[in-house]
Amino acid sequence: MNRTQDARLPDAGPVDKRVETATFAMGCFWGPDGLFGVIPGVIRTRVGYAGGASATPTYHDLDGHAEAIQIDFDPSIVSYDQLLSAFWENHDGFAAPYSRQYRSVVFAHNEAQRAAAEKLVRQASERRGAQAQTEIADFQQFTRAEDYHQKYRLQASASLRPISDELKSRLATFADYVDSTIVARINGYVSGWSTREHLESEIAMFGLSESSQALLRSRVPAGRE
Ligand code: MHO
Repeated sequence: MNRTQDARLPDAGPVDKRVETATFAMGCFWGPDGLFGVIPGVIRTRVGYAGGASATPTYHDLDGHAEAIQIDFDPSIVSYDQLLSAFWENHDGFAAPYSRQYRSVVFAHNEAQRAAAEKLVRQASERRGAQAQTEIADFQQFTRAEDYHQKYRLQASASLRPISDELKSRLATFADYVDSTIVARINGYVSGWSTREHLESEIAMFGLSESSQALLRSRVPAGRE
């Protein structure tokens, strides 16, 4: 069901499209879920844990893992460099890590990603005259976080419940909800990560009821940048 709905989004596309994956850690993962979810060309997001020792981390037993955001994207619409810029511009890569849980990491999935991340960190460090704290590590493992952390801003808000419930009711499983392009988008809009103009360009394709559309619009006021 969600595949049909999501296929109506111009960038959700047929299943044999080329898909790449990016993984970043940049502090609490609730914000980045929406930040990346609303970027055109992003197909799926999920939050979880990466960069630690244990094979079965949980929120209350991270064992060295960091909170991380994982993004599946269509590189013909959005480049890895654009995602890296969004990563860099939306947290402080120079701040001393508050804890291992909230450290800044690029988990490179291949050599090209590693080279792009190294270039970004090198150039930013040169500009600042200080070494960025951001780590660059080879991607090894990502464990999905507990359900309640996924699409948190949308899912946990009492006032947005009608939208979240409507989306859940048309998806077979919670995994489909997490993997839905439309849910990722809406979570981004309700978190304030995009504009009313962008919302208007695709709200009809979300297939929401009139009342949910009105509620969504009320959370993305026109004229706000
Ligand atoms: N406990 C913090 C961060 C949560 S995030 C999943 C908060 O409530 O904002 O680390």
